[in-house]
Amino acid sequence: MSDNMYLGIDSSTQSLKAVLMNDDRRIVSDISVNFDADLPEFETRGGVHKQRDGLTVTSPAVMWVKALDLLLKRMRAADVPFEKIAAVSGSGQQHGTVYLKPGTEKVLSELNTREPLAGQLLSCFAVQDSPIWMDSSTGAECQALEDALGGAQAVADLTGSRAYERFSGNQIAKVSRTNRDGYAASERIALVSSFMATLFACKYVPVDVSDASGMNLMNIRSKEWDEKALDATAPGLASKLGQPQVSHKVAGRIGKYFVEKYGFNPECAVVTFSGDNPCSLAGLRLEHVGDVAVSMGTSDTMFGALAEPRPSASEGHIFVNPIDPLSYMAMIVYTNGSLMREEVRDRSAGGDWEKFGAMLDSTEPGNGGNIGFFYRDPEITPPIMKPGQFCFDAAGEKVRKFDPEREVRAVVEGQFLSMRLHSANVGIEPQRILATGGGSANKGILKVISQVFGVPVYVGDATSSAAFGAAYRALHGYECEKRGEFVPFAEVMEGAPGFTKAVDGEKCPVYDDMIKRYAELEKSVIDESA
Ligand code: XUL
Repeated sequence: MSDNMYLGIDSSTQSLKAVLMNDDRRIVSDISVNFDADLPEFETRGGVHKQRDGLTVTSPAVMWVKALDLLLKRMRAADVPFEKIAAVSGSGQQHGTVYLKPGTEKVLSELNTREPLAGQLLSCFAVQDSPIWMDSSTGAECQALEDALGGAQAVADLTGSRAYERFSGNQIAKVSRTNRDGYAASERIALVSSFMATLFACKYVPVDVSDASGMNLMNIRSKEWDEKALDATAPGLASKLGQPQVSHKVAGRIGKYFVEKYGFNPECAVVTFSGDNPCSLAGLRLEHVGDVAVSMGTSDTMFGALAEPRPSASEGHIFVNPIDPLSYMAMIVYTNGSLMREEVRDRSAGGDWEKFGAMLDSTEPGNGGNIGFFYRDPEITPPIMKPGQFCFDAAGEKVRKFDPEREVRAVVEGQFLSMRLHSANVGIEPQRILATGGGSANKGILKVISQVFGVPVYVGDATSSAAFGAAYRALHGYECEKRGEFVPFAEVMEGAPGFTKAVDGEKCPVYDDMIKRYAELEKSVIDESA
């Protein structure tokens, strides 16, 4: 063991965070800046500005720069040994775009350590307010891209996802249409991740292939920009983007400003930054094809590594895998997660999770053939516009509602049958599942997950998985460079703390039949709620 340290930066929607890992793969320090509370002069709520139209959402790009100076000051006050940091990498909220004027690299290379960073960079932004992932104002641009490339499935086959409003290409298309001067004045368009890396390296750092998969611009197989997608998006875009590069690549050394001002080692490597979901895959150590995470929070998500991308226009996203450039990762997102489970808990289990768990235990896998679809809010997967509840008995007949025991099992089984169906549609084949988020505290829910998928379920804390993933990727990139070849991420992470097995895999053949009925019934529910 050396005394090398590795720094992970997480530039998320609401905060900027730094975690420091030692050579023993343990996180030893965790420091952050909250945009609303610590930088009130930007008047953000939750780190963002929402326009009156309810669709346009941006963040002031210079706020991220100011946050970085403050974060490093706090690290210095906490006696972080900057000189021991061998490599830094980072995670950025996906999809957000930053527009930089010619001359930015010159400004970065000549930064004055006696002046704050933000003031020196103020003149570099061609667009002050960066559109971020919460923006859904680009419906017209999405339609235009799908029309130009031959439809939603064609866009998905090419870029990994159908055209989504928040995806960066469509956001860039809108900027080029509504803010022509800002677009024309942009020499470089970065993502949040590559922008933060650019600050650290004091030169342009390209986007990595994994975060670039969230742009609707890159061919996920060749890992190059697709010319037709670029042409359909905005004029002269190729030269503004730079070439996407593999995620573990060392992009350069840390800039002089950081060496002189904070005492970083001039040899400190800047490993290409990536998106927050890719970094979470690294942070949760989903190292092998078949390792899958189920995150149960306000919304539920499922993501994991897969060998062959199977993009779908109806659900999910395929990204290039950030820890293994030859494989992929898929992610599906649900709006109706814990709030829906809580509604049923309140109605049928007296508001008590323990009772809810006991009721799950007292009912048998397959729920006697009863199947329910519960949507408190419009759903993303599958697309359901009108929320509602749809209950079917064993004969497939619609019933008004289930009795409390049946309802408790139906809501949980329904949610995970949906995950099994839709994750399979994008190529996910779980061998083991890591459950995270609030719902993972409930043993009854974990048991149903293991029954529906027939695989063991592990539990773990994912609160800082993107930041941890960034620190792990810093080490990964550093090791790959040192050894002069690609080193498997699992090898590099050997000895890191693992996760605990909560439930053994229980094979329940009843679900193999039920999943077919579920798929049929789901079609009728989609039709009914269109
Ligand atoms: C993913 C997405 C969000 C952002 C911010 O597609 O939009 O998860 O990455 O966390």
